[in-house]
Amino acid sequence: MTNDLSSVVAALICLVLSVGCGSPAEQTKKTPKAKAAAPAAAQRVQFEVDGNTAIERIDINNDKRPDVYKFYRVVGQVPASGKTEDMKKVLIRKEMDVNFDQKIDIVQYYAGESGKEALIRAEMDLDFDGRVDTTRHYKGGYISLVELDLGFDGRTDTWRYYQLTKTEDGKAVNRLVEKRRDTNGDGGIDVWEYYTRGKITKIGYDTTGDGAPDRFKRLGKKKK
Ligand SMILES: [Ca+2]
Ligand SMILES: [Ca+2]
Ligand SMILES: [Ca+2]
Ligand SMILES: [Ca+2]
Repeated sequence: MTNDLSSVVAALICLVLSVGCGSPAEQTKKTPKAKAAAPAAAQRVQFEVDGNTAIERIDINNDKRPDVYKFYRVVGQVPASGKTEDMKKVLIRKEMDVNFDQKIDIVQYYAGESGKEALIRAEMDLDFDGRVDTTRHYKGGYISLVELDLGFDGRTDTWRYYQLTKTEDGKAVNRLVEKRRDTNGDGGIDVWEYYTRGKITKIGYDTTGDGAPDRFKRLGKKKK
């Protein structure tokens, strides 16, 4: 992959996931500015209505082939004007081809009424082999859980749990609180990492194979 393309892909992934791409352990509230910084995309848009469903096809890289698909449920009657922008619709799913090979790499699921649709889940194929490698779950616009297949063998091996909390100066921040891992690939969790204020403080190990941690290691500053 060329540098140009990988930076485009990285930018697209940041954009479509609507999350900050800075610190991986923390996610602060997205700003309107970040949204405005979206690439000058959406060169061509097609809209197709079929009964109570509608599909919007967007060609991001202007090669006359759609790369983003938005699926809607049409609410009520199709407007007399016939204009799609006058139509009341609910976004239910968004599919994206971020490396422009005509294969979908990211699928986002939405819930909520028209104009208030919220992202609830995103599935991503990170290595473009057609298989989902990570699923992000959202709560109130923030990531609550990330499931990852870092071994790229089709099985989830890492689970990252996040919690919305406040910083010392009262700012809302979404922090990694726990990471669970299957290190030997048997499908069962064997390592638990616990985080406090975004920093790892304790690791638990399952040495007996019963699926629960039985040995712990404390990290960082010791309490006096
Ligand atoms: Ca295209
Ligand atoms: Ca693709
Ligand atoms: Ca994959
Ligand atoms: Ca295991």
